[in-house]
Amino acid sequence: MFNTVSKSLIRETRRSKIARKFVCNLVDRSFHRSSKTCVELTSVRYPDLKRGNYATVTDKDVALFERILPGAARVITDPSELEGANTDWIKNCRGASQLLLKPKTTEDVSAILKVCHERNLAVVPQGGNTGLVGGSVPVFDEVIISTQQMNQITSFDSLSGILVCQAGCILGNLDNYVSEHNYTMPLDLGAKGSCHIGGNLATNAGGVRLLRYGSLHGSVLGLEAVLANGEVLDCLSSLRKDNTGYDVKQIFIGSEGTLGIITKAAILCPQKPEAVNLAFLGVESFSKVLEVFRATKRSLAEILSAYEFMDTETMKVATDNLKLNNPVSDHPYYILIETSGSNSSHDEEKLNQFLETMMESGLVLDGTVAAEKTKIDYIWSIRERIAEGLLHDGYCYKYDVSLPLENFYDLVTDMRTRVGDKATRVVGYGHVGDGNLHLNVTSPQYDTDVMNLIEPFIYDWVSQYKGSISAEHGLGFKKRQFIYHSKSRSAVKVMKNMKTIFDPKGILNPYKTLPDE
Ligand code: FAD
Ligand code: 2HG
Ligand code: ZN
Repeated sequence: MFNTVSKSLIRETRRSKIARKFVCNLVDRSFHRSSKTCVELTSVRYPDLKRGNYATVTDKDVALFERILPGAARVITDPSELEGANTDWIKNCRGASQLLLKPKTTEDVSAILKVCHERNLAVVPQGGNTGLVGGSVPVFDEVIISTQQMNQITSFDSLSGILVCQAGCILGNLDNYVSEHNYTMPLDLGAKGSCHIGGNLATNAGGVRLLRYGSLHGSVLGLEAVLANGEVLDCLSSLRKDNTGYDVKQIFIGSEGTLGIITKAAILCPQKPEAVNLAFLGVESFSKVLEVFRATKRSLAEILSAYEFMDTETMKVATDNLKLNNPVSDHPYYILIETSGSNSSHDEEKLNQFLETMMESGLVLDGTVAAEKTKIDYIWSIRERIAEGLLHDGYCYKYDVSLPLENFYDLVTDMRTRVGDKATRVVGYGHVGDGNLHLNVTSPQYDTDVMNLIEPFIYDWVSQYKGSISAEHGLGFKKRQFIYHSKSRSAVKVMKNMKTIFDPKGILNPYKTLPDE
């Protein structure tokens, strides 16, 4: 194995983004088509939760919205059409909204929110509905405001790389667009074929490129949002440097639709790398995953663009549930390393030299570098389709935590011991290079016994090591009551005060992000 692999390490390749996106788009579409199972209503699963004192939608309201949004398919009341928008991607949450609105412009959003504010109608902003914490769907009968038709690019400056666009642009489409100008989007995630840039901002999405380009708090130069009362907040600056007072836009990044509806954004796009290379490696222990990471940072330095890991249980999700092939032989842990640079022969040489050293030292037991486009796309699809593959087991209890690297994997082993054979599987994978673990437990259907074994145990565990109970997916509906495990009382008090300033009637995405007292 060593010799064969060694030879393959000499080979290099460029990663084909187009083919990779094609795979992801297929994944998204086929998944939605094949999942017609009826999900329990959130209001039934959580009987203690009381609907807020909001108005209910009347025929008169619908007629008014039809005047605000003239044209076909912009005011949806047909229950079968509403089904998809009422249910989240992971099939954990289902609301009972009777109205879905599809604005095209900031003015449309403003007019809608003015009415909702006056009438005291609760709303839920929705982008691509790929959120994983129940934030994008109604809990009761909130009006769904979708950014699906807000998909226009306003401008792109090919010198500075600054893109200005509407919130409903699909991330993958934006990446295709800027790549024609030799730029790339500063974030990349498995849901890129469906998620909207507004949803990415609202969740402060991380993804596989955060290691290289940092969080959206750094890449977003400006944004426009509509506040609860319909007022348009213009923070759409395109300047790299602007220290005039408080940076108000930042508060909307990660606010999960609770402070306003993001309508436009100005994003700083990095130069598209000329050379992209991928290595997929097998190692014998989690401590080796960390040792290889230390060596990777030192040796690959400025060209390192992704460092992901998965355990052997995760690989089984790919092989058993998705029928994908493991590109290397079976090992307890796998590492995916991506490099992106401007000089392919230099990057190639660096990566090959590094991998040979790793294998000679025995840190890495087996590995492959993708030698051609389709192989690179295939390997990325193994990593990016895990979320989809887990759903084949039935119900998925999804956790996304930040932990110090020295305690990182212990949570997975402790969880396995705790749930025992009550769960179908417990898997650990994720953005280890960012200290972000995706821990998932599955069972054939939602099971309160399994749930009670996991929560609050997992949140107490993470809190004990001073981690975060949500590294990148947000709190949404499902995690908001545990916010105190990661944030102080004083911080949550300030958040609540801010919510009151931006949305005094509490109509924007109620039951999300902030805890009930
Ligand atoms: P939605 O799901 O529609 O909404 C998410 C939240 O944002 C909701 O609270 C909603 O109310 C709010 N919102 C949406 N649009 C707006 C708006 N215009 N203004 C104000 N609020 C708004 N996340 C990561 O961080 N990293 C990953 O690597 C990652 N990978 C994923 C892979 C898959 C296969 C899937 C299904 C999801 C993944 N996610 C990941 C989770 C998810 O957060 C992201 O997909 C994405 O950021 C959500 O965008 P969306 O347009 O689908 O938003
Ligand atoms: C990913 O990194 C996403 O693939 C989803 O954040 C993680 O499903 C998950 O647990
Ligand atoms: Zn992730």
